[in-house]
Amino acid sequence: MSDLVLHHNSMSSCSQKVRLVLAEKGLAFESREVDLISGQQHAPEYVALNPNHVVPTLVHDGHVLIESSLIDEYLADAFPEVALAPRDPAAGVLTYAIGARPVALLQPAEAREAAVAAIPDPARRAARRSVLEHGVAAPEFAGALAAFLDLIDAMEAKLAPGGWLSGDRFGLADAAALPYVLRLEHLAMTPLLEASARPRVADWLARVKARPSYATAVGAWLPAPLVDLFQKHGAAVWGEVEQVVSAHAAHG
Ligand SMILES: N[C@@H](CCC(=O)N[C@@H](CS)C(=O)NCC(=O)O)C(=O)O
Repeated sequence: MSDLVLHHNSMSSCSQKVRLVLAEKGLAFESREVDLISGQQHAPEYVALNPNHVVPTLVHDGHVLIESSLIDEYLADAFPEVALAPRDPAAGVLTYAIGARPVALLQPAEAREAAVAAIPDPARRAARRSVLEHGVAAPEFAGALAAFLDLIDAMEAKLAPGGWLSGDRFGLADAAALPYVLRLEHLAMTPLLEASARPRVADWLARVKARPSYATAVGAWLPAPLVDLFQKHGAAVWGEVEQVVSAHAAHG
């Protein structure tokens, strides 16, 4: 039995919403059709699941979920698609290992340690300490870089010429991906983004940057001196990073 059971109706629009997300994610589910015209939505055993007497209802690992929009949000969280954004810790590891470390190392050691000690999550705290100490040689670095490489490779595969991650129009998926691609640029990882390496990503980035929203929401906020410093530090370690990129390519 699948761990996803969908109580739904073939024609119901709310059921369609949920089936679409399941299909987009390639998730198999056990189908329990509810005949609305004959009134199966009022059967006591169904009402025990959905006290609103409506479809859809999703049961996942024993958790009962109702309300199609909430079910779709739940599915988005529970089954992240092709990682269209690396997890936050990966971005932090990459940023600190390459760009922010030399800046942080200029601070007094006690101030630096106090900032690390204040990170509440133990795994993030340990990773921050490690990258501050070892930079791109930290054991956490390869995994973080791999998350970024997976992102730009997935984008390259998904983007149609002139298209957007969200389809025909710039949308949430594009907004979600942009900061991570931009971070690679700001860390001077630009060989990864060149047209010769990933033509669709390169074209996409140029088109995102040409949008008025980019200027307002991102460009206007960028601290030029810090970006310059990050890029200088990134250029200095690119040779080492390139080896990690090659190892990632070799191991798939
Ligand atoms: N807000 C609910 C609405 C669900 C809803 O109204 N479902 C309709 C089918 S689209 C239904 O089951 N109607 C039962 C009926 O007509 O008795 C959701 O989005 O899940």
